[in-house]
Amino acid sequence: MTGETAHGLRGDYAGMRPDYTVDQDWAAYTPAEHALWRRLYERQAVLLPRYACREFIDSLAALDFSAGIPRFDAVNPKLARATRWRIVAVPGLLPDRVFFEHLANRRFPVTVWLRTPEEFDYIVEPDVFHDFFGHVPLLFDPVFADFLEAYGQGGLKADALGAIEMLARLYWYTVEFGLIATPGGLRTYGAGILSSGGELPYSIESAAPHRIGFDLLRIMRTRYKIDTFQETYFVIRDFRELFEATAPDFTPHYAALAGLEPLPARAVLPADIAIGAIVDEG
Ligand code: HBI
Ligand code: FE
Repeated sequence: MTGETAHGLRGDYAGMRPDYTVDQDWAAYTPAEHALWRRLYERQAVLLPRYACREFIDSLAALDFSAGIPRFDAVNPKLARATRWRIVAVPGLLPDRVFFEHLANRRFPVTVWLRTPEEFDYIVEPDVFHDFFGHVPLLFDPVFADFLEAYGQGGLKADALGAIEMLARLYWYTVEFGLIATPGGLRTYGAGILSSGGELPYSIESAAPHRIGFDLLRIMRTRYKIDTFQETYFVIRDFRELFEATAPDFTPHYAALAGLEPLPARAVLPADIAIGAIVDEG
């Protein structure tokens, strides 16, 4: 989302501070909202052992927010001790530059409002369940935490170079919809998948989508879908692969990609490492 105004977004941006943060008014959540949170949490929890990566499962087990919408202030001391990250409460989607600025300073923006019961299966904008359940557990992983800060710093530079779209694709195909190849088989670490009832099994088991080995330049030129399950997933071997890919300066990447047409989400290139194929040959 670019641009300074929040036209058409659900959150209440009226009282926010200059850095777009607000206070989480935890007392304002209703019993019905805590009950909806529990239903969302329970639906995902039964799927995690089969589809989520080990780091997510272990971190979630150490936190305890199945009982209701968590208090960000109660989690922040634990998060700070683990990886020096902090949750900041926000009204919803932020302009890219503001979002990158928070990540570059190890602050993760978490939306304060919860979806309605009618949105149990699908929601357009990230709500507190997507942001907290999907993103917060991996902020406790040291390597992932360092990658996300490096990503934020890269985003600020990309903003200055007009290369935001390429960084948005990197975020989408990793932080939101990334898969990881583990000794126990394919798992996910992407928040958009982990917080989705339908896409969690689909991303791992369906024969419909492509699954391609992580390739930074390939990702940065590949469009993504925002209102359907993904048509392509990219697969890393571990979080260090993500961190190492984003450590160097991206300027040469932008030069390499300049003038190349973006690829449709469904594209397959001869150079793609098809993950499914490797498993079959095993
Ligand atoms: N704002 N609050 C919030 N959460 C996001 O995940 C987010 C955002 N703004 C922009 C954005 N994500 C993506 O465009 C990033 O790739 C920049
Ligand atoms: Fe997200």
